[in-house]
Parts: sequence; C-alpha cells; structure tokens
Amino acid sequence: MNRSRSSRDKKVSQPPVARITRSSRANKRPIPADPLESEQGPYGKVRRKQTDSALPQDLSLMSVGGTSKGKTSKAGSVPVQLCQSISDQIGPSSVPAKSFSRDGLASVARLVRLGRCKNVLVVAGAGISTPSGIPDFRTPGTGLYANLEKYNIPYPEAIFNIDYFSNDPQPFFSLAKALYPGCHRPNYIHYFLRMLHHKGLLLRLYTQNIDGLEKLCGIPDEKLVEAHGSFATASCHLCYTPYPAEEAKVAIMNDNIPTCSFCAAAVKPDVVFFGEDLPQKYFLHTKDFPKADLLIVMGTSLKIEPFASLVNTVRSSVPRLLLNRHAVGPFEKVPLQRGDHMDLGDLAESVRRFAELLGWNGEIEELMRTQETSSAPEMLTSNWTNNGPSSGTEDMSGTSRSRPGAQGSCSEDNDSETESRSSASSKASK
Ligand code: CNA
Repeated sequence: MNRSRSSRDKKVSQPPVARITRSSRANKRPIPADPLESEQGPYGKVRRKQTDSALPQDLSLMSVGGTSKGKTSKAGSVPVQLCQSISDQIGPSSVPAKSFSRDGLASVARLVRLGRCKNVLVVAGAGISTPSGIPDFRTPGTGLYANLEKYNIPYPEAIFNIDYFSNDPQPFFSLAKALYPGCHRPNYIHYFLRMLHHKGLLLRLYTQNIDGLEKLCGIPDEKLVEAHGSFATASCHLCYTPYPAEEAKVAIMNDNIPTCSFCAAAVKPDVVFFGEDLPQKYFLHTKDFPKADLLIVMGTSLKIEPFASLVNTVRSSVPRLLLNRHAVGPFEKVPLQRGDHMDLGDLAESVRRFAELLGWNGEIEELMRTQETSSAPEMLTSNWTNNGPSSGTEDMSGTSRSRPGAQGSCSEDNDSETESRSSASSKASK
C-alpha cells in the first residue's frame, strides 16, 4: 500500500535517529563521549551511531545505589552491576518511613510558597496510578509481575520484550486487553500534577506510565513526556508502518492479532518494550533537567533505565523530593544528600498533605469534581488480577532497535502556561 511505502521512503531521508532503548539493566559501562558523533537533534543534542542503550551522560551517572546529583559517579571502585544486585537483594529500603515524613514535605512546600520553584520537573511511575486501580509492576502481591502465571511466559519481563513479542505476541495482547485506556480514571495525584501546571510551575512531567491518565486529567501534550510510549498510536513492530490505533484496539480486544498491511508482521500499540527505542521527545530531558529548580519523584521504583538515571541529572543545588512507599534510587543512600527530601508511605496521602501545605487542596478537589462528574465514562470492569507471589529479578536482554521518527510533537518554549480554570477545564474535557 502506498501509505506504507511512502512512510518507508520518508524514513530513509530522515536525519539519523537517536538510539536510546528501554532497559532495566544498570550494568552497562559508560561509553566515552565522542563529540564527533554528536549532533543537534530536534530536542537537543543526541548521539548518532549509538551502540549502547543509553546516552553516555545517562550511563555515566548511573548507579542503582545512588550517585551525586549532576556529578559523575566515582563508582569505578564499585561495579554498577554489583550495585544493582546488592540493591535488588536488599530490596526496598529499610529506612523508617516516619523519620522522613512531614519535614521533607513542609520544607519543599515552603520553597514553593516562597516562589523559589518555578520550573518543577516531575518524574513519575506506576505508583501514581495504583489509586486508580491499575497495578504497578513490582509491588509484592498486587503488582503485575506477581500475577503473570496466566500468560504462560518464561519470566515476567518477557511480556514486554520485543524479541519475545516477535515470536509470540499473544501474552502481551492478553495483558494489553487489561491495560487499554478506558477502564480507569485519573485520581487525586494526577489532578495535583494538573494543578502544578495550572499554577504555571510545571516545567515538564516525565512519566513511565502507559495508561494515558495524565492526558486524561488535562495535562497538555507539551508538558508531558510519555517516556515509555502509550496506546494512543500503533504501528508494525517490525517495519514501523503506522496502523490505526482504534483498529488495533478492536482487533486486540477481540483476541485477533492486528497485522501490518505492508509486511504482515504483528502490529502493536506504541508502548516501548525492553530493547526498543524511547520516543524522541524523551530527549527534551537534556534541556529540561539543567533548567529545573525542583524535582519531584513519585510512585516509581527507579529500576528501568535510562529513565531512572534522569533523577541524577538535575543541578546539585536543586532540591529533590521523593514521594513513594519506600526509598528508591539515590534516596536509598543514608544519610540523604543535602537538598533531598522524602515522604514515605501512601502516595495519595502524601500528595494530599503536600497540597494542603501549599493551600491547593480545595482547588484540586473542585477541579476533580468538575472534571470527573462531567467526563467520567461508565467504568468498565477491570481485568486486573490480584494474586500470586512476587517474582523479583530483572533480566533484560534485548536487541536495540531503532524506531524512526518522534512520537508526537512538543514545543520547547512554552514556559508561561498559567491558564484560567475555564480553559483548563475545557481542554481536559476533550
Ligand atoms: P514499579 O517498578 O512497579 O514501581 C512502582 C513504585 O511505586 C514502587 O516503588 C511502589 O512501592 C510504589 N507505589 C505503588 N503504589 C503506591 C502507593 N499507593 N503509594 C506509594 N507508593 C506506591 O513501576 P515503575 O513505574 O517504577 O516502573 C516502570 C514501568 C512500569 C514502566 O515501564 C511502565 O510502563 C510500567 N507500568 C505502568 C503502568 C501504568 O501505566 N499505570 C502500570 C504498570 C506498569
């Protein structure tokens, strides 16, 4: 079909695509930066001919046990692979939650109220959507990885592995039926983020989530980086020929495999699998993180690279706030670095308390009421399972693959985004 061929032809004339793939392996050594291989990409400096899965700057900062903010780890002495395995063995930090509560939130809320934080970056994960009824990956008992027996796969991550999908797309499609947006609504946490934008403070929200709830609550496209893709578009997993997302959804929901009209391979939603490239929009991080004056990390185990290393790329003077059930990434290091704060426990409760300290709670509740009463569709029955033991380990193998073109577009200089309630509401209800 012409559409396919022309899309292929276009790919040939496109500038080289940066290769940065999703992986939870933290054991890759940094590649020395070669300035000759760098070029100015659409979203900042990107590497050509990259042979590994993450930007050198990401890799050089990578350490599961924690590194200095904005500084290269001297971990030459401790192999990163070792850090990973130790961290995995000890699991969630044993740092007592109470010792960090309130003070951290109050300090950061004070900074925001004083007007010191006008370029806030948020790094989010599956934990922001668990209150909406969507399980995360790793929470023991309820996480997806604990409930994968029914998919008949050799190890949990196989379900998101592109090579495995190539051989057998069925396990992912079974899961996708439950993951497709439409069954779930944004919760208070999403609306808190929306309020951050409404107040003109959100520089960008980097999310690993694929549930689309950030968009659904009204956070505009240009403020959002869906680093692991989404169900909003679909394409051939082999030749990347685009495929109508709605048709793909109908096929998957009816237990059919959508196939590419160009090469007949299986089509999948543009969710980033292990071994696949991250969307080009992800490269906004090279401009955003040096600009940030506050980083909020919420609901993520920081186990998936290169996303996890983002938190180490803000300037060392920038305060970082972790809101999560337990300490993760650089926040596992005791004592915390100066400028780092945590509020450990239930995320929805922490965010509500944070909003109260900021004096935003009433506004958020009203926004939520307006939005959810006007736009909530009939809730569909959720397919989430909720049984079985936790599995645990990570083994991410996968061949790096290059996905041509960026997903969506974004504007870089849309920093004055304070919007009126009515315009915010009308956007969100679309
Ligand atoms: P993860 O590894 O499962 O970590 C989630 C983190 O959130 C854990 O540290 C939990 O303890 C914490 N958490 C969960 N619920 C709460 C809560 N109510 N209060 C406080 N803390 C909580 O998930 P990550 O996001 O770190 O891993 C990235 C993966 C998950 C991405 O690639 C996603 O595509 C993938 N994922 C996304 C969704 C979604 O879109 N909603 C769901 C499941 C998995």
